[in-house]
Amino acid sequence: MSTLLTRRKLITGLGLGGSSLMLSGCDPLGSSPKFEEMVLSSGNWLSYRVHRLIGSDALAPEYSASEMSPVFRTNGNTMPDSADYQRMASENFANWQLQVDGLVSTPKSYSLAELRNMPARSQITRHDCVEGWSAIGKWTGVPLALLLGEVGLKPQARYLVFHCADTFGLGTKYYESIDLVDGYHPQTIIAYGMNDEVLSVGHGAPIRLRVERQLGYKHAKYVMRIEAAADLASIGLGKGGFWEDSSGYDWYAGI
Ligand SMILES: Nc1nc2c(c(=O)[nH]1)N[C@H]1C(S)=C(S)[C@@H](COP(=O)(O)O)O[C@H]1N2
Ligand SMILES: [Mo]
Repeated sequence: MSTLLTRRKLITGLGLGGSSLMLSGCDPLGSSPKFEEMVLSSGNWLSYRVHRLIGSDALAPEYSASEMSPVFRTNGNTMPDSADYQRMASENFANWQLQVDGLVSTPKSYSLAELRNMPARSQITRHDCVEGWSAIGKWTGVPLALLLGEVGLKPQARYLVFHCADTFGLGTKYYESIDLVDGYHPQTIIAYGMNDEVLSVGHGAPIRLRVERQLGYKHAKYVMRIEAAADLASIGLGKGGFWEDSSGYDWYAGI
């Protein structure tokens, strides 16, 4: 299959004809040398390509309410160590804002109330942590595609970077990144609800990313800012995420 055909199929599959994804001339298979180097160096180029070829629009399995785990544990940070965050949490996030900026036409910021007023999606999915545990939970939030539509990605944008409020000591903030295929995927949501309740601080309040076809560490909690970027080299240590930079985890953590 030629690259052109593949790309056309991917874009058709996403139902995004004429969208910014198409206008950007973005190749969802990632042919830029930097990108290939990055994915190759972490040894998961094959997994990335296979996932993208099999179906960029394939949905992660969804479950029924009866299959939900009685306990959904927390992992990683469960209370960001920032004074700003703790003040906002004590105000019930009434003064919190999500920034969406970087390579966008109209940078915007959203209050929690504004996000809650946007069209929402709920999904019951299985979360798989690389440390060897899984849990099925229900997530409710705004499809990321809606936010991307509002800010308008510039043609150079290829990644979405999620900047979080928490650190693991030493001041490096948690961050993660995904490509535009996952960015526009229907199950990729900015979740403010979990199991029919307001998202708790332990699980990432006020909002966390759900990117259902990837492992747990990609699901950034405590997201403060979403940045559209042309490449990941200048962000953090350049490998696209906190665990990728610090522990060599794969950037593409497809399940
Ligand atoms: N900001 C931030 N996001 C994060 C983490 C974290 O420590 N900080 N841990 C990650 C890991 S490894 C997992 S498995 C999930 C855990 O989500 P949970 O606490 O809701 O179970 O969040 C991910 N996102
Ligand atoms: Mo994890």
